[in-house]
Amino acid sequence: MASLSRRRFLGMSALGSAAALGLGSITVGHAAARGSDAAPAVVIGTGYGAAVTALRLGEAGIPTVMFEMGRLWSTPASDGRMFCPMLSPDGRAMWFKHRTEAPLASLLWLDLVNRDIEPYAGVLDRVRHGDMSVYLGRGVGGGSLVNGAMAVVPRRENFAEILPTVDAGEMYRTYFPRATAHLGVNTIDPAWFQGSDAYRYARVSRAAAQKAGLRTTFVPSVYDLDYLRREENGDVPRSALAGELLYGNNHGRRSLDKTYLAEALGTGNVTIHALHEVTAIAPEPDGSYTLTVREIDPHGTTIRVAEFHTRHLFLGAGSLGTTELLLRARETGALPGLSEEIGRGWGTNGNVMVGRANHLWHPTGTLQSTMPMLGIDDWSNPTHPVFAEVVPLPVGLETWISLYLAITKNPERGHFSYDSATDSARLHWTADQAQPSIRAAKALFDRINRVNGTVYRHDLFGDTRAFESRFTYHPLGGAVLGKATDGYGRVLGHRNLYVVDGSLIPGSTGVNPFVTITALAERNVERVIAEDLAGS
Ligand code: FAE
Repeated sequence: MASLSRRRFLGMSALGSAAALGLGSITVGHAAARGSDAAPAVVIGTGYGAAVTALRLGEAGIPTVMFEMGRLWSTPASDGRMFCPMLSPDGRAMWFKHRTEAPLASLLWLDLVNRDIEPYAGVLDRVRHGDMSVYLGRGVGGGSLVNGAMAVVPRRENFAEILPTVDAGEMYRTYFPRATAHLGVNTIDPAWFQGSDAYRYARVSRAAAQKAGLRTTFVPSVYDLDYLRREENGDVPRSALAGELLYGNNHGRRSLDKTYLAEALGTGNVTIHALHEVTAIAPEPDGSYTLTVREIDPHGTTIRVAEFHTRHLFLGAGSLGTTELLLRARETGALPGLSEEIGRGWGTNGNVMVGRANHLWHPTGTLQSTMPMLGIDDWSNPTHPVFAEVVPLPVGLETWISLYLAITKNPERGHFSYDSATDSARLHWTADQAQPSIRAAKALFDRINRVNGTVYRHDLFGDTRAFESRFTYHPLGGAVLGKATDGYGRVLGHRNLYVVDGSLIPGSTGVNPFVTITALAERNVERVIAEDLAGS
């Protein structure tokens, strides 16, 4: 434990000083020298799967280089803040956009939420693919910089149904506990929740759900809940209570740069290169790989394009990023052995958002913590399983709105094709495919509205729809475990090439996915290091 904290401390110091000095490369001690163009192992991306992989490679003594297309977020800008506020965003909010694209498009049909901004390497991306947009985190830490911090372990029977070839016993005995410990998962004190002004909104939703006979549950979090209490007491600067979430939290959030990535750097064997995008993968005759890497400045100008060599290549660029790299490699003939399964089995985790209007005598509060703590668990429903989280609407005004992110069981899957004109992966997903999710969410919220005499809000998503299913926070699949890869993420058709992220999961986890992605990465990398890298 002492060496773990020392490692974490060393890593966090390295992250802090690299940012202060304006360096894009972060390392502790002698780890793969800056300027070198080769390393025994490369990890693409710095999200959950990537961070686990880098830590375990570093611990095994294997010099490892990580490439992350987003920037490092670890020191304040000239306004004293690292991340910009949600209600007055600037370029730091989004990845090269001229205007913010928040999920909640309007209030009373007015676009009160979005603002014009300068294009910059901001922390949240919205990738548009026709009828489906995908929200992603960009930066050292990937999705952990912007997500709702809800750290949910799926029910065992649900996990076993989704990934039947994985030994569930081993996952629940070893890898889920390992993942939650390293991620710093904590759970709210129910007594504090009961008395907190900032969770009035969640208590109002809980009462409405319980009146309809539904079960509610607390949702574990990787936001530091001790810090949250101190925010409410006025002892520390506010973050969750200051409306910070989607564009990053200046305090309180246990993002990966404070956990797995800090530990990985602290091994002394891991180097992170921020603002470095891997654009192509090519095999060499000796079985190693050459990557093409584009380095940019935070304004998007290309600084250089260089080649980098490695023997073991781990793809942790997220469902969209990893799938695109592999699809491009297959379709351009660079990696001709890749299977037809690349690009298949993609899903939205059944995401749907919905808002309800409460009665005037049930105000939801002007102060709302951005960190969700409560879910309505109707996953046992035989016709329409739903796990609906109560999410905040932190606009600083009384709105009487209850807002939810519903996770549903949607069997529909999308797939990707390669578009040679734009050299990118194109998602094939139609609006119709979201209908099973909408039906399930509607069944649950009709029941709540009926019993409580309440109605849907139709003014939140830019038109008059009550159910928003045109975006997902939870993209999953594209290189599914046991189909595009073997049972441990080794990509079929090419040696020493691995998928380590959410692409492995076939479209659904039934709960928020990052704990599952983390635990699966822990399981897979343990096997891969033992069998493929021993003696490297
Ligand atoms: P991910 O975290 O997406 O990391 C991929 C990284 O690779 C990113 O940093 C990319 O910038 C980088 N990258 C991509 N392409 C390249 C390239 N070519 N070269 C270099 N770098 C590249 O991957 N999940 C939960 O469990 N609980 C929640 O409360 C929750 N809330 C969410 C809220 C929002 C707004 C969002 C966007 C997501 C949320 N999620 C939540 C989903 C969760 O963050 C997501 O499943 C994980 O981050 C996915 O982890 P991966 O390791 O797959």
